[in-house]
Amino acid sequence: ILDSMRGRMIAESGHLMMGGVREYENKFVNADRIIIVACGTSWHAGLVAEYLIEDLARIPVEVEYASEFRYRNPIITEKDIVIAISQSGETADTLAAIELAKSKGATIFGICNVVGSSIARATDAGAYTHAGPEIGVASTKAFTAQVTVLTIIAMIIGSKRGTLETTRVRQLIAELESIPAKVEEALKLNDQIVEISKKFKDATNFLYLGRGYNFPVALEGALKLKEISYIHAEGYPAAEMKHGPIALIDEQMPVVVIATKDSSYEKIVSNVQEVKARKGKVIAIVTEGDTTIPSMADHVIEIPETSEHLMPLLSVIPLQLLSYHIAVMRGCNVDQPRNLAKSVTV
Ligand code: F1P
Repeated sequence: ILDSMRGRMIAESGHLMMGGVREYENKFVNADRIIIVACGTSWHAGLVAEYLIEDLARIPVEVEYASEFRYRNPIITEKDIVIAISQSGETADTLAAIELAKSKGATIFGICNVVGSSIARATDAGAYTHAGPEIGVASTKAFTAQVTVLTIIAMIIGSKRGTLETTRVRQLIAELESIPAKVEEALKLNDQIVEISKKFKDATNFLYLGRGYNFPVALEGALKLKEISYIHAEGYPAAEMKHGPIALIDEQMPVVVIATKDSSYEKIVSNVQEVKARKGKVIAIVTEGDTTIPSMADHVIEIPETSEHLMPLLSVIPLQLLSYHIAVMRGCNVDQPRNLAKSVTV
């Protein structure tokens, strides 16, 4: 099934070149550990991959900021596979992390947009995402493409290792194939998000909360808002709120809660109650048809239902749109945000 899917993706879209995974399949299957190195948005895609690979393929995963990993004398062996993720393929910290891991004998697998980029050349194998480059600096479709590739990698390794049953593989593939149509649905939320953006464009702080697969999405939503609108925003695992950020919540604080129907839904319901008890303004991203969280939230954005493994592909979209509209309303240049570069080469 996966072979035919890979074949179709290569033949039809040309967007993914999974030959690299096929070639290194045995290494992935027998890996003791996978280390993911990346920066910024790409690091958030790596965090989603940690959940996916550990759940579906049962291989331990560590996700490292390349900018820390390169300086901290990490333990790396020739049995490790390092996945380096980068939109630009030129990020200096990620390149340095790759060189360090290579010097210890690890196998390096790259996921990046740009054919022939420095990172593509430094890796042993890889997958091109071809999601850009374009004029905009902040990474949006690259995130979606990276998470898609990482999902397929987790499914391939899981099915080869026998940790993912064939029926689950079939379900996930069917679900993955329905994602483009669901993304189209999610994009139709644009007008509703414009209205919500008008209400919050003058906020000075935002909190983003998520659990499980939506935790990295909360981090990414906060980063997008910071990058293009210059509003301070914090992304947090919802369960960590009580260990500090809860002190920030009052009637001035917009709290974006990604609360789709998944295995942690009941827990996030209580987190929303905790925010409302302190008069925070809740903007909830929920699964279509949900009634519990909408009855508590101030603003509700409904996205299509999917497997929790694939939810980041949908739940990130309203957050990207929210950042975009708030930034435009504040007069910010969303394509060229101040102080940011498309390729961070120093
Ligand atoms: C990493 C990154 C981007 C961010 C900005 C600065 O780049 O942090 O995620 O949006 O462009 O660089 P990359 O390694 O993914 O190219």
